[in-house]
Amino acid sequence: MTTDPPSPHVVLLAGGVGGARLADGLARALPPDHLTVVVNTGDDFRHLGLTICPDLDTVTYMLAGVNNDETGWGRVGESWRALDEAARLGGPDWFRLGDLDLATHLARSHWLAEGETLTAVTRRLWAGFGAGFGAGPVVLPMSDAPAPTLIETDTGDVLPFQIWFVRERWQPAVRRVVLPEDARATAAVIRALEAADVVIIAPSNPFVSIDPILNAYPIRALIEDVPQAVVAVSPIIAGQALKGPAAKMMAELGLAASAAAVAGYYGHLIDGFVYDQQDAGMTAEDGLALLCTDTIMRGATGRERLAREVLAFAGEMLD
Ligand code: FO1
Repeated sequence: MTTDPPSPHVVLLAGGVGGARLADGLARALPPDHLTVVVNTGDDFRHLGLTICPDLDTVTYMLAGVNNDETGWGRVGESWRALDEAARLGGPDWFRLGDLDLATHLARSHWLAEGETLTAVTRRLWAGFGAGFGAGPVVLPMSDAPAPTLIETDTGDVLPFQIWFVRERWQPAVRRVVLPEDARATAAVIRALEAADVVIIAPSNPFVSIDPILNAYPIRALIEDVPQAVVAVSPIIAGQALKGPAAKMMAELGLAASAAAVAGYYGHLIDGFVYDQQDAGMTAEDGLALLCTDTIMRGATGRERLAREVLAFAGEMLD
């Protein structure tokens, strides 16, 4: 009887919708304790007196099956009574916070104010969505301290991320993404990376979802040094991002908006690169393993399919 090869311990670096979708696919393809999702917190901000963590919430909601799949963020079946009333009173409503989503921010802000770490709060929220302690993949913020991403625009303004992304609808051209100098990974993230057989970089925005994670010391060094397979999935298909500003930012940052340019951007950090069949024929640096497939994740089966293909691809690189 052939025994299945043991499942690898996988760490996924994720932000935004693409990251959450691949996290869900991997959660369906791996035993619960073999997946750790390290999530970008550079988009986090204080708003209406609450601590908002969009990428942590999008991953948690997606894994819990309560994510709003149309917008890619917030809760499905949402109502807007609190925000609409706050707006009627003159409060800000440019950042749409639904009633169910507000509960997450209220509980998180309460526990943070009581001195709990963002890691502990994220675990409590994940448990609250029925995963329970120990069950399901581990969802970790990259850092427990704020590590806000700022956007320097072509007019020289430096905008907080959500002001640029949501209020300005990511239209101001980006001159530079400004990441904090002192961002530090949590001990839990370091332990997960040291135990990882495979690190997967999700099809997330390289500049504002993945770079902030790599910028949290010592994550980049750990991924470069620890002998494991590192595979990135392209967020660009046929010159476009499925969602969000990645292609526009590449042009503004002087890069071609192409899957090959993303592979080049990650450079020697990665051993393998997964790109879409619409970019068939793509060439890359020698030594970079390539997988050409359908990288569009349609529904839960599509998410699991891509996850299994990426795992098989990475598995070929493990000695
Ligand atoms: N994105 C928008 O474009 N408009 C919004 O009003 C908005 C509200 C929002 C509320 C909670 C949340 O977790 C995410 C929200 N997002 C919204 C998305 C968010 O800006 C992005 O998900 C990330 O910051 C970038 O991936």
